[in-house]
Amino acid sequence: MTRLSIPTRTLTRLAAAALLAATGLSAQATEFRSSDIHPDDYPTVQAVRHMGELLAKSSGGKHSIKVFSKSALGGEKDTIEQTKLGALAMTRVNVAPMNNICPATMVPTMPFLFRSTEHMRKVLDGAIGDEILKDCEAQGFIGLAFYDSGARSIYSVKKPVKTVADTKGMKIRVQQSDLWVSLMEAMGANATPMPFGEVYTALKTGLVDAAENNYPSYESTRHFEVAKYYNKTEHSMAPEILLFSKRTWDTLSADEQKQIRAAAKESVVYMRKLWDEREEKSLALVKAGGAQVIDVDKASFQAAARPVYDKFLKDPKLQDMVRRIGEVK
Ligand code: BDP
Repeated sequence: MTRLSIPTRTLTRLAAAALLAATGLSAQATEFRSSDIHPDDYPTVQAVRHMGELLAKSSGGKHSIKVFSKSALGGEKDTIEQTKLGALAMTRVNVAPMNNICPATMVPTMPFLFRSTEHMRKVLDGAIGDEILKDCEAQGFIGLAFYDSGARSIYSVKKPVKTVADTKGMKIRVQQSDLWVSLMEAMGANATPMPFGEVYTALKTGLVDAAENNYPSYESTRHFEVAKYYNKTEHSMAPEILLFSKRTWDTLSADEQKQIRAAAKESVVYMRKLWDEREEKSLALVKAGGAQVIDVDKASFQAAARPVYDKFLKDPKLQDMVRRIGEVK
């Protein structure tokens, strides 16, 4: 008996065409659904909305994007899963919940990797950034772009953190990533991974003693009301990533794919402007709200964090990426 072999790509196309026929939708207008855990005025949400406007323009009104903010479609782990399945066209998440799925995303998460915002932007805009985005494809995701997320620092409820010795035994909330758990453990803390939406209550009820994030997230969640010490560890600049479902992607024409990529890249410029403004505004707001911004002995954190490089970057390709990042001037 001979077997008919049809390539998966063709099958996906056929399935999509069948779906379109069944739903009576023609190939004309598609509203891609995208998810975000942040509120409407947050730079990531605004930037994806802007991308939608750009796409509507370049596609002559054929495509648009509807952003569901405030975790309306679930936490980041959930929406990553939905995007992989094609139930959701897009999701904007931090690279952290992708660390276990797409190893290259561990690289820009690494502690004290980038020298400055400029350095980070240059790396992510260049060939290395593209390589990392590309690496997610095998896992079912088209990496469209990175967005800024500033530097993350530890904020604590009961006492300030001035050197790494102060984090000993502290229960610190981290994102859902093995790398993040190890990073906080390397600093002597007890890492507690949990979704973003649960952190306020966890801080308030004493389930955790601290969390870590950038100024805009510390402010928008009002975590600063419960954790008043913002200790400037600036231990990671783990960026945001914009993911498109490969399943959905494979049903689009090359032209459509190009328009989507271009709109995403262009939205980065807009996002950075919003980001810079928001960082400043958030810092002023948290200070006015009683938060204390504390300088720390950064070298002590750097030394403690170093072993996670060896533990997580065993792949020579990823080690080489770190070396190349260091060489980007
Ligand atoms: C914020 C990121 C968001 C993460 C959140 C977190 O923008 O994507 O979910 O941190 O800590 O800075 O979970």
